[in-house]
Amino acid sequence: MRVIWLMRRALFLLALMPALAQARPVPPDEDGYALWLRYRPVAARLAGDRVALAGAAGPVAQSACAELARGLSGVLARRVRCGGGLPGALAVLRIDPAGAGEEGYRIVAPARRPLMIAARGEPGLLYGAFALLRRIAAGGPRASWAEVSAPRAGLRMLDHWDNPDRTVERGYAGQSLWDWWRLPDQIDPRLTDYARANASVGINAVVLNNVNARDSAVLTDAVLAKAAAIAGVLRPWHIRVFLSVRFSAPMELGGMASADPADPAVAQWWRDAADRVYRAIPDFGGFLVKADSEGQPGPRAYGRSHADGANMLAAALAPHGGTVLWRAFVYSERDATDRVRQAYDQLQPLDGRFAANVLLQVKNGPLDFQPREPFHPLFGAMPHTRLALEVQITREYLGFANGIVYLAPLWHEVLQADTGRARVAEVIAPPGGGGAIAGVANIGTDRNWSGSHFDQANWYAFGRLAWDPALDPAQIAREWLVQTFSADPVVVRAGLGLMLHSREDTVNVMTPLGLAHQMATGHHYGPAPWIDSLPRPEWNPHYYNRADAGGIGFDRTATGSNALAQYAPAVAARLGHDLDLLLWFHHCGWDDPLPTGRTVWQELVYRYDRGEAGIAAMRAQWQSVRGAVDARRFAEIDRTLVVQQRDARWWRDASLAYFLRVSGRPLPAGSRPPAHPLEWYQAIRLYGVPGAP
Ligand code: BDP
Repeated sequence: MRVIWLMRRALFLLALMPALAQARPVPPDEDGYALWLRYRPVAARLAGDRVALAGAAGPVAQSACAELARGLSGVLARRVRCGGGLPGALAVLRIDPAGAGEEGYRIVAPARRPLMIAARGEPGLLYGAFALLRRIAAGGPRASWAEVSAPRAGLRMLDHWDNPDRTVERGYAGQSLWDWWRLPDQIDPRLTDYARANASVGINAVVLNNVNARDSAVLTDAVLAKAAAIAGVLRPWHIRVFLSVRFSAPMELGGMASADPADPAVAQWWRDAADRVYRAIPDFGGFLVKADSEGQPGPRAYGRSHADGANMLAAALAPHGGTVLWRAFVYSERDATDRVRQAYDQLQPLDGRFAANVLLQVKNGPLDFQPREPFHPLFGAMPHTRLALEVQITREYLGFANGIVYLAPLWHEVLQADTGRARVAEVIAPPGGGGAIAGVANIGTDRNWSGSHFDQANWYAFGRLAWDPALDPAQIAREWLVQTFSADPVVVRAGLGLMLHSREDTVNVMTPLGLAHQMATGHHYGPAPWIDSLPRPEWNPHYYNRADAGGIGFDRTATGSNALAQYAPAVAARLGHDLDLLLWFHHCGWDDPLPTGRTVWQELVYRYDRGEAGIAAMRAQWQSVRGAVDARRFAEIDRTLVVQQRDARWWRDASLAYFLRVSGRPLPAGSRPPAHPLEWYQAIRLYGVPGAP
């Protein structure tokens, strides 16, 4: 009897559950401006109402103290202020000469005494304050807040591709944050929130302007005064400013006949320019340079090498402690060799020839921020050169700011890749703090900063991985979800499900099996694998897929371009057998059998189908959080998922329409035919696409 009664009762409760879930109040609307720094109340009991500073009083320590007080006020739902003596303090920020490096920190959380953050330098106090707030938000017991942490790479930077007219190259989140016209007299208070967000994830450097520097005006005194105003806002948050410069500046600004790095007058011009920059911005970080690439001027016009060019700039910055970030993204339409070989061919022979204050900034892969590429071979081949990793946070090739594509798994893949000498993470963040990681920013004037709510997670994850490249993407996602939405298991479970699969689904639906560069020309939105008529051969998608009646893929083995040989032999053997990179390294026959039991053609279709299905499932998964997150963000995210789902179908159908035509193979049983004929997709023209240069 009793058993039956219990069962009835359980059934009754089960039936009630949806009603109970609905009865829970929906959280109030949010617009996303607060990012992950919302500081919502948690069930933590902490005595005291002050954060005290011990042994530090500079601006960075003040920021740390103010932020910790602000955050604790939020999580404890009562006023906590910064200042006053130690007795009665809730938390103490203390300079400790034994601390872990200039930027590292130690959090101590004893049961009955005040919380303490100890650091050797004020930056460590700042990072410790944010870390403590992150830990409290995670909801674990007080003992779990204790932590010792220090960053691996010394430079953790955002590269803004922002133009003087406030457009942002490859930007999908509104205009540039820098209002050059109103600066330096009027400073947008929003810049302080931008600085707080960066500091909260450990970002300590920003390049203000586009690597495609259109002119050299940034080096004039008037513009330097504006940049100095921005630097003034960022400084209390331990963030230094860098500028992109044009190699031809001595001609444009100095009226010189050439920019030849071997000309002493040119070198002197740069020394004078550096002196002026440091007069305006005493803690200026240095120059980022895109040279001899995609129309940007460089030393090769004068028969000089990249090292000659970089070292001349390095000599100008060295007396001030500045750094040159010299980009390795170089290739030329006049070079008929495989584009993905070219940077290695030009730069690897220069190993050991760059000055000590030069970092060679290498994109994660040898092509260009594609959904999947092998890691760049330069990471394994320049042991005597300081290398920086460059990734793209903005999603130029992964659907702009639509839908959800969480990029930490992509970055994790490259950071953990074994080059044969070391992992990429160890190459770009060697012991001693000399390394650097740069991310092309996805930030603009949109109220939610990143164009979509989930793109905030990519900004967050970039900073967290730059601080500690060993962090697990799932752990970062969980931290971000809890702080950005809530610790409700319904939200965390759905959010993790969406985030962790999104990158692989995107790879499958856009560029499966190692395909790359299949996007439309110019703006790079949507599929166009058929394009083969652009004047620069290596800008054509067909250059990369090489699809014809016989097969598909780019032969980069010894029978082809042999780009595979740029990797260490054991690594090359591994990459050469990686199914996920099959068509990157091999030209295959359509009917070649694969270890999956399918032919190349069948596998290709299978992966497109899997990608489309994965993305279609995302929207359904998001529905499960209705009512558990605020209605405004719920609806905004839902709308972008609709677009992502439509685009996934477009990518899959258009690509298959083309490959069906070229291969002459039938669709495998059970696979849906494309919705339209190939010509329908080829006729698509987009209007008003953001971000194109
Ligand atoms: C490409 C972008 C282009 C950039 C270039 C670069 O399409 O806008 O200027 O990278 O990194 O992916 O220099």
